[in-house]
Amino acid sequence: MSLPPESVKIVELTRNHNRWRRFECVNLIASENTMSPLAEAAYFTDMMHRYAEGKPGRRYYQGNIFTDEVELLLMDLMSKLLKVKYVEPRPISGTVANAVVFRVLANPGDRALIAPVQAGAHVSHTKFGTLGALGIEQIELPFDLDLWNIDVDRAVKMIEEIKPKFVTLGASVYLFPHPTKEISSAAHSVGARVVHDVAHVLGLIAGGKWPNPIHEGADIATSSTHKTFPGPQGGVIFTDDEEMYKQVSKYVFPWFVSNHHLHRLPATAITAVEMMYFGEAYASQIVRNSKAFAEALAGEGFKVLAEHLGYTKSHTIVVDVRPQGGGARAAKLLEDANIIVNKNLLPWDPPEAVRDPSGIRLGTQEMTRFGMKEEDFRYLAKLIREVVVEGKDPREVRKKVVEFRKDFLEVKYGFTVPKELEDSPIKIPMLL
Ligand code: DSN
Repeated sequence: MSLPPESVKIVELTRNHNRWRRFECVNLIASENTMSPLAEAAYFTDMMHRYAEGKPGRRYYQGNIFTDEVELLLMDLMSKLLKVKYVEPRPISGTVANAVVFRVLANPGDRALIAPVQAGAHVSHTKFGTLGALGIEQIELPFDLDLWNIDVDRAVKMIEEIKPKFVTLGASVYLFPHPTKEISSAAHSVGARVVHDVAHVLGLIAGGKWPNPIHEGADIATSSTHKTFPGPQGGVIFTDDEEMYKQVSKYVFPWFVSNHHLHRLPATAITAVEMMYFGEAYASQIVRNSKAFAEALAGEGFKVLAEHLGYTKSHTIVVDVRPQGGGARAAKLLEDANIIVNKNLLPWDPPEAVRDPSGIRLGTQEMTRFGMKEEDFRYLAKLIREVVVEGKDPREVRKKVVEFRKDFLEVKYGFTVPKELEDSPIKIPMLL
């Protein structure tokens, strides 16, 4: 039978997406990345159809002889990569990882301190997201705009006064490391725990370019596995605290996960190995690229935030585009030119400005993975100026972007599929 029109349409839309995002766009979304060819091949497997509730060796389903082994290997690889004792890889996203840890640490009605929303806390840390759904009260830590960071002195006082169940650090606009040591010591003095969400910077931690919060006093870390860490979409929890690991592991299933999407496991494990081999070079280049990109954007007349602090120490750059008509306008114009960014709240925006905030957020990690260096980001800064400041027709700029992207189609800092596996009859091809 030939394909029915609905299927033809679905295939066409999928191929259009693949072609556009994979070959024709420059992606600067700070929370995304692309897997290596080997990790992609390891993702697209029969494991995506299977169930394995419970822990390796103690599953509620038969058929997991090989998945058990992969899961144990993944736990071991991640624990070596991150230099921590315990890794729980079953949360299917960073948000689910947060849900498990928050619920283990607090009951409905308890209080938690979080980094301020306008300064980049993730929605799951807040009353609007997972924390709120769990009935845990959110209290925002004070933020020091001059330091683009949590105000340590006031935060310590607040922790001592409020005595929360836990404090959450980490953010989705994460330019400079949060003061984990100081906050952890204040939290521990009142019996509170510290959860550090490192979703945005996991790849930088793996490459040694960002402090590992567990080594700085945090009790437990949560993360996704697909931002600077360039694996499949998923979540992970890690800690050196055996008791906490046991608690969390006991409740991932059945509280927040039934099946844990098994095809993530080999692809995440391949990515962990890649970070062991290439992580340092990859993370160093991300940080160099961010610095060069921020300087170039400032040179093109943009108001790049945190200039007095050197703009950023991570993959992320934040630009105040109010003079250019605001975040929504800039992000849409750039999308029309095939430069993909997201509009973002800045610290002075009220939460209700979320649909048209003052800023845009740019991340260098994915294009770094495709091989871009400092001079390439300088060129991108010029293209962004043409669209957002000079008002050039985005469709004209798009032609330059498509041409430019042609030099950056291969994933670097990762493994390709060896020839002998390329011809395997069990390979499932991607719709390109
Ligand atoms: N909302 C994502 C981000 O873009 O940072 C994280 O889940």
